[in-house]
Amino acid sequence: MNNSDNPATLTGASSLACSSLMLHQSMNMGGTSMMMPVASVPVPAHGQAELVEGGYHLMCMDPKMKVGESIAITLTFGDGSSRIVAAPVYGATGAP
Ligand SMILES: [Cu+2]
Repeated sequence: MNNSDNPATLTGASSLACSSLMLHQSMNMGGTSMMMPVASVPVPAHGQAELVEGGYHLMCMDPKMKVGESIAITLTFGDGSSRIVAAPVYGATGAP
């Protein structure tokens, strides 16, 4: 959520639970689902950005986490600010 009058940009993410945590975007190209790294995710003024299956998401390499626990993710923004958020770990079925 961005409640300010200015657009914001998510520029990076990191977590101790991942060797690297990259910004990715999924897209459907001719019926085939593909994903690619992106440099940033825009967050419009008085708007929001969502990290969801099939859209922008964070790609965790070498995950070190267990289902049922919560991991801390540091989100970094274009203005140099950062915010730590908690993310619950779900199993492969997507259920808590
Ligand atoms: Cu991905």
